[in-house]
Parts: sequence; structure tokens; C-alpha cells
Amino acid sequence: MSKVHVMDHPLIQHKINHIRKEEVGTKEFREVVGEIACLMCYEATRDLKLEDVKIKTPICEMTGKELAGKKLAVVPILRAGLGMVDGMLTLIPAAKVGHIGLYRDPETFEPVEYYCKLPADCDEREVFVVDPMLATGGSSTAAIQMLKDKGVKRIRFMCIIAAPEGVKRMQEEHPDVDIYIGALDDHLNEHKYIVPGLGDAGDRIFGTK
Ligand code: U5P
Repeated sequence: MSKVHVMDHPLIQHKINHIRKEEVGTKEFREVVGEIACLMCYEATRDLKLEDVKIKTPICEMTGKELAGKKLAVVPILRAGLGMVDGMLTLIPAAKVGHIGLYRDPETFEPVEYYCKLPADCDEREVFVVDPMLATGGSSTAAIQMLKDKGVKRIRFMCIIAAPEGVKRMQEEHPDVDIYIGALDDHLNEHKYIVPGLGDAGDRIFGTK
């Protein structure tokens, strides 16, 4: 069964609370989403493996530690996931970035694929799929299935706010994928928006409506 990590760091909680407020405008919303992604990336990379390396300081030789060659990739689900990419790359600048485009059918609420471009060697990478909102789980489960179909073996999913319904669906369909959540909310409304949530993350990041 996948592990669910709810990140209770006070800075993450404070910033999520801030962007929930309806009066927060596009510029500030986008900036704070980036900061949250950066903090979540720091927490979600806690278990990356280190290896011993010999280095020489100006004083002497020593055995230090550096990340053990594991290559990383960030895959945002378009469009809202884009808001989390820069924040993550601040901490893992060598990561490659893939993109998966899905939209939610307004009638069925099911995801429809319209774009997929991944790093050529994504099957050798540890992939962080990112979307600010895990609502029904339709988009994230479909995106993760697309990655698995391309041979990706190590996948983590990161979202800022999740609904219990989405977490359950993710765990049922992808029990091998660990989930990193900023805040676990109450439920979905009849339009499949997260309650209390923050509204439509893509619209709030890009100033559309
Ligand atoms: N979404 C929101 N806010 C919500 C619920 C869903 O922005 O309260 C959008 C997100 O952009 C996300 C997608 O990409 O819907 C996830 O929906 P789902 O496939 O998990 O239902």
C-alpha cells in the first residue's frame, strides 16, 4: 500500500492557508504556490540516497556525501501543475521536466489526454508527478498510468490539497506510488471541487476564468 505523507510543516500549513483566501490575487497566488512546492520538494526528497565521495577541501582530503546518481524528473499535469515546477527545480535543478496534458470532461468528470512529452530516459528516473489539487483522482491516476505504460518504475505524486476520495482512488489504482499532500481536506462538492479547497488552481495561477 502506498504511503500517504501529509506535510504538517508550519511554513507549508501557513502558506496553504494563505492561498485558500479568495481575495489573494493571481501574482501572489502563483508566487506562494511556488514556495509551497519548494518546501514540499524539500520534505519529499528526505529519503533520497546518498553515497560516499572523496573530496579535497583547502585543508585536507575527506570522505563526504552526495546524492547517489539517481536521476530525477518532474512531470506536471497541465495546466495547474506548471505552477509547481519552478519551485521544485529551485531545489533539484538537474531534474528533467516532462509534461502531461489532461482536461476534465465537464460531463463525466473523467480525464481526456491531449499532450504527453517526457524525457527520453524517463524509465530510468525517479519521477515526481505534480498537480496542486487531487480531487477525484481521475487526472493523477491517468497520468501515472501513462508513465507506467512508458516503463517508468519509480513514481511519487505530490499535491498541495487533496480530497479523501482522490487519495482512496490513487491508493486503489496505484498502491506502489507514495503520495505527498500539503493539506487533506474534507470532501468533494457536486461539481467535484475540493471543499473547502481553494477553487480552480489553474484559473487562480494563470488569472483565467
Ligand atoms: N481542480 C481544481 N480544484 C478543485 C478540484 C479540481 O483546480 O477543487 C482541478 C485541478 O487543476 C486538477 C484537476 O488538475 O482538477 C484534478 O481533478 P481530478 O482529476 O483529481 O478530479
